[in-house]
Amino acid sequence: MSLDAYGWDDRWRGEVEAFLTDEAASDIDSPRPGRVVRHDGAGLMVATEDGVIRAMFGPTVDPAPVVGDWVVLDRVPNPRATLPRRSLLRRRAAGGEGEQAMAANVDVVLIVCGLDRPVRIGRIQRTMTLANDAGAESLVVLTKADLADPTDAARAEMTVAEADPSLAVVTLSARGGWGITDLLDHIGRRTVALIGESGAGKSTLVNTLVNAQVAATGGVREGDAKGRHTTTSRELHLLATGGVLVDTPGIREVGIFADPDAVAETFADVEELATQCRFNDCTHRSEPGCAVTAAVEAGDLAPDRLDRWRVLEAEAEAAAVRADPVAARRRDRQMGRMYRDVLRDKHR
Ligand SMILES: Nc1nc2c(ncn2[C@@H]2O[C@H](COP(=O)(O)OP(=O)(O)OP(=O)(O)O)[C@@H](O)[C@H]2O)c(=O)[nH]1
Ligand SMILES: [Mg+2]
Ligand SMILES: [Zn+2]
Repeated sequence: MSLDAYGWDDRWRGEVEAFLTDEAASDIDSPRPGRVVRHDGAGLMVATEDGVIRAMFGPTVDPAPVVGDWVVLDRVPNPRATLPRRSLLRRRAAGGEGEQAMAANVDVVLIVCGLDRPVRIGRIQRTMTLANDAGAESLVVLTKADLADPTDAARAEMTVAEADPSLAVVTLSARGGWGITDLLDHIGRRTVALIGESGAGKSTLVNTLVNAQVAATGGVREGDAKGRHTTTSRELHLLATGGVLVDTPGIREVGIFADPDAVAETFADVEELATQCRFNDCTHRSEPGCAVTAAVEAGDLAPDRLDRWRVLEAEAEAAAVRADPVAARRRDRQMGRMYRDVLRDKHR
């Protein structure tokens, strides 16, 4: 079996060679590369030139391999190295504070929304922010178009444009099989992760794109169209046209664990305005010379968009603080100084 279909290229070959010339790799028996196609409780499934094989977790590998990673296996087979990632899609762990790696080496994030339920701006912006954090492109897929009438579909497209007018959107029906070639054109030979809530139609779309029943699908609840969390592990599938798909379990809340720069990218317009504020530590609430509040007053910036930006920025900031406590202390001191200055001005 050739690894080309999984995205193997000269750069990955170079990474393997670089790793193997390292002293620490000299004791590895029959090293061979592979791409992680599935990660579950029992171990990893890895695509290699000899087919897809099960690898044990074995000795600790740092970073721990996730779906989409390129690894070097030994004879056992145990993974012995995770090759340097080109990107990592991560989010805040459900109900937790830490980071959860979702998939590695992803080029495009498909933000999958089912047209049998309302499209939510906040969810799109959050998922976009995860994509920005990974340096991946965002593409919105409005699926189940067979269930929506044309005016509903058009309204959903307008909602997406409200989240970001530059976002590309493909409206399709996985069940009806239309809009699929358009999406395949967008994907090309890249690695794509499907992100969306349970029941949105991710696995059904995977099956249609792959043109085979490779992923289990489930129904949705009558009334609110909530899904049943059918997909329980992340899994990578091959497209006949050369791309790679990563199906993921539905996520209820897209918690941000991202570099604050990723939020800045999602709200580039607000960030641009903020550079024009008189004070560079402007909080855009009541400071004089604030370009952000001026834009809101002039009707050039929706107050709602400013609120969403604040929420995501605070979330990314909190994640950054947890990830780097030293930087956090520095920031605390700065905030302390700012607070003192504000109090002093007030009492003057
Ligand atoms: N009418 C219609 N139904 C669809 C379409 N795509 C998916 N569905 C239905 O939506 C339900 C949920 O689909 P899944 O593909 O399992 O959803 P999922 O996003 O993978 O859900 P989780 O694995 O729980 O995260 C199933 O009943 C599908 O048959 C579509 O294009 N049209
Ligand atoms: Mg699924
Ligand atoms: Zn301001």
